Amino acid sequence: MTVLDCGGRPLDLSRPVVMGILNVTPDSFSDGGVFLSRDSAIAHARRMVDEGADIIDVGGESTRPGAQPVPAQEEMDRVIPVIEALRENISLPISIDTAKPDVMRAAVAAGAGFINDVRALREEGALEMAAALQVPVCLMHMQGEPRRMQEDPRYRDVVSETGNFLRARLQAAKAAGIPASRLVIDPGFGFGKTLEHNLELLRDLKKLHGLGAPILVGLSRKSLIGKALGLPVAGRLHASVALALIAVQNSARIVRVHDVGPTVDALRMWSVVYPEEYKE
Ligand code: 7PM
Repeated sequence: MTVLDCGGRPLDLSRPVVMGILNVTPDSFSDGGVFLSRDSAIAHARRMVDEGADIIDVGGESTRPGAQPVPAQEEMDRVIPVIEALRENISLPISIDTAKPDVMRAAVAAGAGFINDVRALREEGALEMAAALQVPVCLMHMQGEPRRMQEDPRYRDVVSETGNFLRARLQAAKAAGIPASRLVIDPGFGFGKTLEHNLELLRDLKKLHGLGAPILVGLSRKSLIGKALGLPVAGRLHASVALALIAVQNSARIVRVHDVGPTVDALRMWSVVYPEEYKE
């Protein structure tokens, strides 16, 4: 049975778990505005807790595809007050979605116990920082850079290339002193991938299981659903739940989602059908 120690808060991976997405939007036109966005972020997190989330992922929106680079100080101004408030108000592990070492340090000091890095610790100083902070880290695959990665993604074999990248980053993380017991991997759905690439990765997700790290996936509301079914973002809930279930069936252990309640029900039902599946 695998339990991740997220800065003193346990994340039990002996069943599939749900990571709720908390986007902290830039909002700083007045002091009042900052408090407003903090309060609404906490209310949103509370709702996800009530709906059965297992961990909350706090992001300052700097890592989303197509995003303009955000200075570290601005990213911290957005996320640190929210993490501090969450530490006091909820008992779940808190994840920080960032690629920047300075933000990682401030976030963990404020109460985060998990690092979600879409750049897989490739930023200068990130490997050393994550090792020193002693919290679990998710290493995600991405081809290219966020601003241009969806222009013309190409692979000889998307599953083996993604696997090779993740194997190399696991190796680099271990060499930097991060124990295997603190490492999670993610194929990075939508990050430099066409619909076909995403579908191939989802069908073959079990191959990544061989790398020996728990698998996290983010499929919630993603444009692959729009491309496959022609649905707008607001109409992607049911397809997102279906994809979360397929991913779990194919060995994912953490699903990063917007719609916590419906996903929790689907995965609880999966755990009733397959109670022994995760007992390794
Ligand atoms: C616009 C497009 C906004 C896409 C946000 C997104 C992942 C992630 C994101 C993922 C991990 C989203 C994405 N996706 N972190 N951050 N895995 N580990 O849908 O797939 O949230 S940003």
